[in-house]
Amino acid sequence: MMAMPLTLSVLALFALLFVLSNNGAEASHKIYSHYQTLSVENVNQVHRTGYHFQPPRHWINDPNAPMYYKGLYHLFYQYNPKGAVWGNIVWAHSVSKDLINWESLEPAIYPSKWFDNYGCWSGSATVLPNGEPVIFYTGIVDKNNSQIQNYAIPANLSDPYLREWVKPDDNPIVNPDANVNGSAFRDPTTAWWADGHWRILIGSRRKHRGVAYLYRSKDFKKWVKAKHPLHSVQGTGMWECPDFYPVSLSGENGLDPSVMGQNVKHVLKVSLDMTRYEYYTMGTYDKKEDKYFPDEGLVDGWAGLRLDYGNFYASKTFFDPSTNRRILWGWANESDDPHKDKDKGWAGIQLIPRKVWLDPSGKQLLQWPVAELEKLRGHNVQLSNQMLDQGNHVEVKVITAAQADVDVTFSFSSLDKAEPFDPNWDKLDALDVCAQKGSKDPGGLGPFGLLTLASENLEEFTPVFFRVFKAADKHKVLLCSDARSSSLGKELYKPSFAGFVDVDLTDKKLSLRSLIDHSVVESFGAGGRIAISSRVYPTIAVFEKAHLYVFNNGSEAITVENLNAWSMNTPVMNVPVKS
Ligand code: DQQ
Repeated sequence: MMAMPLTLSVLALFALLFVLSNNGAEASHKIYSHYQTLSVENVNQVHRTGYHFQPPRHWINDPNAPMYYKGLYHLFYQYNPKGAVWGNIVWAHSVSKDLINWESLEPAIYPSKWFDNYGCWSGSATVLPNGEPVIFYTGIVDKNNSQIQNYAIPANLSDPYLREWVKPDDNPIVNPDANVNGSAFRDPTTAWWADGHWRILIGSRRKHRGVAYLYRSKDFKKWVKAKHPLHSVQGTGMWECPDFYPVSLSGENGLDPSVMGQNVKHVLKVSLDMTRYEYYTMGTYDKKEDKYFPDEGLVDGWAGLRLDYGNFYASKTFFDPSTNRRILWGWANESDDPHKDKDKGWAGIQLIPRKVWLDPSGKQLLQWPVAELEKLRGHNVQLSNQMLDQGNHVEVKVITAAQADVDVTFSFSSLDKAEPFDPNWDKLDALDVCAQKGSKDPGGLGPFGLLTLASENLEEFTPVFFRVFKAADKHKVLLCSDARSSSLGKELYKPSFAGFVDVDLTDKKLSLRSLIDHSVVESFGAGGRIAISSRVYPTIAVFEKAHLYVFNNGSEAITVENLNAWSMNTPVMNVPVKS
């Protein structure tokens, strides 16, 4: 197994413990049987989100098979209809015209046949060239969580709501062969077409090696395993929810999954069960060899690029032909324990869908909340040219700070005061650097940023902030979303999520956008070059008692060049579609 730096192994251990207690993944495919039949009459509203997607009650996890069909966006998601912990998984279904307002439908896929009697786990949609959608999903066939891959098709293609799905009797489409670990074989991708064959990936592991198995089909019915996987990496453990897609080398437009050629790079993303983070590389897809080669210099595994440096998992992208975007969706788990989830009657949210495209440097992806979100913006407050000396914090008043969208650009006149970067930090996860150098510890260039979900006297707050360091050859910019002071509540997981962002500081500016929504702070640094999502549970800073501040605790004075904050309205959500 690949040697992990100490802090990463501690992180992995912690993540494992976290998963064991909390999550919808392999280790946690544990059933809390005594919590499965609770009727949730009193759903606790305090930390429910206002504009992030969640159903009225119960547990949710992975977004499944997002797609656009006949004018509607479809979101399916893993859902427990009986409780607020993982179990009894079905595919719940909601539709939207704008990715923001949602109507609900009856579950689309649920255990009903021998090939999925013990659960309908994650999967993807492929819209065929004739416009017909097909869903691939993982069926659980016994109590040991043995996994096979199935397909489902709409009962009525003229229904834009795609209310009813049929699981034909010639299922499954893929059985694990003798060389495959049948209880770690799941989450089929959207299919792509190349040289006379359709292809899909299925996530797996062989001992400790993370694997994306490749299957091919000429007719979309008979699927044959390729001789070798598309890609695999020793020591990375189970690869859940793989996602593989082309991105354009020029411009922000998304591409259909089958687009290949000169102007295209491929992205492979995997959800690493061992760390509960999502990693991706960009690289070359050799369609003759059916192999994927990550670009040189990109790290393939633990320490690689992450889609989000916080609570964001089991994500999936899809191509939206109506706007030519590739859209990314991820799930954010709760950060408290299952007993609390049971008490509050719900668990899990979907983060705001993000447009995703390749940075012009070709070295990373960029992400930005879909533009439709801006329709929810209500009352607006602006700050401009607000100077922040060391120790200052200034309130951004008269917005609903518990449910807001904030977009701010900070500037500074010099990089000279950046603190030295300790070379030992290279071995640490950024989260540990943030734990050592938090928002309160005075610095040079930073810490500066936002204090979100803050109580008036700062007993509670979630700071989202930059701290700039000077390493031997360049500056390193840390973005933290630090939950350690977020709540006076006990027994919460309060991580100091953080990542280093590769950004050009020539113009001496750093921008930050945070979507604040009662128990989630979803942040995008440096124009979408980094994203961090935190789940937090303030006890004082709730509803109208939540405040928002800009702050600086560095000796270099910071200017809030321009800040826009909006109260966010609540969209339509969970309104049943009229039949
Ligand atoms: N959740 C699903 C699995 C997937 C995991 C089960 C990821 O298909 O691997 O609910 O969160």
